[in-house]
Amino acid sequence: MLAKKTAFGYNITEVFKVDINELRDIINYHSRKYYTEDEPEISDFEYDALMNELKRMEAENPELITPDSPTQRVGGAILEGFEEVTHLVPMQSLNDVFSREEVMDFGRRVAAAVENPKYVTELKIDGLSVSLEYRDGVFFRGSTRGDGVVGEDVTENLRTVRSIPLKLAEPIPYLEVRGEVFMPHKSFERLNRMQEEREQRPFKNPRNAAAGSLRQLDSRIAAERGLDIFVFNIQQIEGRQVSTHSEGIALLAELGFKTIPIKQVFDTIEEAFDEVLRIGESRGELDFDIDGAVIKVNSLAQREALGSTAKCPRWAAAYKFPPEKKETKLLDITVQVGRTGVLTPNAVLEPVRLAGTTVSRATLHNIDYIHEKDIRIGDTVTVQKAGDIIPEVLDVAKDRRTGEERVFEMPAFCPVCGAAAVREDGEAAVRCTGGECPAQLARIIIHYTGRDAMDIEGLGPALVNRLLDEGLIHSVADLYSLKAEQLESLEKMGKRSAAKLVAAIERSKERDLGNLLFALGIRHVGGRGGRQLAQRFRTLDNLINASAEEIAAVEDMGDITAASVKNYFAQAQNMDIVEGLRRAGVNFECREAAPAEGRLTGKTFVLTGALPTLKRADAAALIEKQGGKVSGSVSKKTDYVVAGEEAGSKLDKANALGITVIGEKELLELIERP
Ligand code: 3B8
Repeated sequence: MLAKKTAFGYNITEVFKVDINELRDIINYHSRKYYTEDEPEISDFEYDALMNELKRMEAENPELITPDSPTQRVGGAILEGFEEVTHLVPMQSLNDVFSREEVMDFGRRVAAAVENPKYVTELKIDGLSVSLEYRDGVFFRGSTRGDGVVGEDVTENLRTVRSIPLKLAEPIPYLEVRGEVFMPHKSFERLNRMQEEREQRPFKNPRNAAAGSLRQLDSRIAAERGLDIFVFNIQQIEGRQVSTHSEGIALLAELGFKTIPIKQVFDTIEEAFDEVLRIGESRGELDFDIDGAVIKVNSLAQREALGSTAKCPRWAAAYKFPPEKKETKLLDITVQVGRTGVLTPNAVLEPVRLAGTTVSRATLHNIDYIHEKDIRIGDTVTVQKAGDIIPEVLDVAKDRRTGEERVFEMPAFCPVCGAAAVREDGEAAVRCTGGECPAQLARIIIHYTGRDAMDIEGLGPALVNRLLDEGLIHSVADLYSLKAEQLESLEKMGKRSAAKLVAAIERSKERDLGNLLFALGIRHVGGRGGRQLAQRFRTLDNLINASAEEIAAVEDMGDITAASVKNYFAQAQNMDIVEGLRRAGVNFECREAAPAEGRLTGKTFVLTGALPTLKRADAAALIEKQGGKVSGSVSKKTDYVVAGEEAGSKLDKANALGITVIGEKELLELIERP
């Protein structure tokens, strides 16, 4: 073999024989140098050579494969589901603060309770909290935060994260650490390029992509996603003692973790807050998303003394940064035609880096917005990216005008099909009136194939556009007469993918009426509305024949939605589509049971946040099966709010209204109680 330990670590210039354990240590060493410390000592080529050698040795002696072997990071096992993990030390959440004032209040509360507190300031990574557990220095379990007490066992997926050590530098008897898993921008961009190539929907933001990757049942998929982690806390440790957070972080770094960077320990809250502001200013330079900075009391004894409230420790505060803004030049305004025919003005910008990505387009909402802000082509504008939504043009620097700027007006004709574009009374939107406008058509079809609609996997935007270009389809109904041979004739479409796609289209015929109603793209009818209409009217024909009053009487519907539904089925071209779907054999019936009488009859639920095991739609189905109602917003009429991880404003509202908040476990108990 080819490695030798020197005073500087290992080098591989000298050829000699090592045993398999030593080889693993060597690879683990270089893996740590590369992935955790970002200071590689050998080339990728040399690293690959070491890995190949280990793989060869393990292939010859499979009994020598250990769970902490670096070859075990590529994933493999495919699970049926995730086991529950109970967190003995609860994974609490942070108290959010939004101003200097609130930070100072936090400092005053701390100083009133403990003597001479010192602080550290950390980045707040916008990812997902996980727990990692080690026995005798070997990684044996990793889990999600879940509701803080019960999470999911995602060991196999976490094993694939290269910066998570599988074996620690020392065999500490037991260690549980907490960290934040995230997807670096580079991985995110690569993933979305791949999604596009595979005709799969791109992810909205790195956080969603990381969450989806962590919940893969096939760890080989997680392994390809380029996840990373920063570890930020010791939850439990045996065989070692630390008395401050900074000591703890230093120990974790020594053990081989990629730790959250801590610059220094601050003597005052003011200094700690100055660091928060510095972090805020330089956040654009990071290769990952942060959504704030955390200030923590450093002494663990003082943390103990401060204790925590029901959910959050009193010794930490998370300062949330306002959405990042940048100035740039508005080069042009283009008009895009949406799926519902709305003409949306879009800003073409001189590219700027904003919250980690390069932004060259932004929405201008509608023509009123442009007039109100007096936005002109050539202006210097401020753009903002808030969360996952598309950037928007916020403001104009009018004092920077040169007189060369041009006023923009909406075109009177659809830029795609040339039909008249009109603005209905009382509406901000200008719409294309062309019933067969190709821009609308592409979007109607893409929407039709969506996950919550007819769920036709593998039929993404690029392929829909190609099918339209080739004249193979002219409406959603035409999808059902596509033949595998026609698809195979398309460039880059293999026999297998063609067959798979035809099968997926075929399967969509069995979707429930609720999904179909959503899929049709009737204005104001969303996924929930579609289901409610389906449940009430049972068949598509009943709905077509229903009066506006009957429709408006359905839960969550109103006069506007009712009018929109009536209007949809009154259009001859829409009825052509309906008849086309009928001929194709698409299911027009609601197969979900009518609202049941059950244990939850008369109770209204609101779901918020990500539940540990149930998808939201599944939880809603369970509730409705028992006669309960699921509503989209919290009001005094709500009986229970079911909150999962990252529950947001609905939870706050529930708390404000004094509504009972339960978790998935309690929900299941309500449903299953005798
Ligand atoms: C206590 C301390 C939650 C957190 C914490 O980068 C607690 O410290 C927490 F109850 O969620 N996202 C961080 C990050 C998150 C947390 C934290 N420190 N750096 C993060």
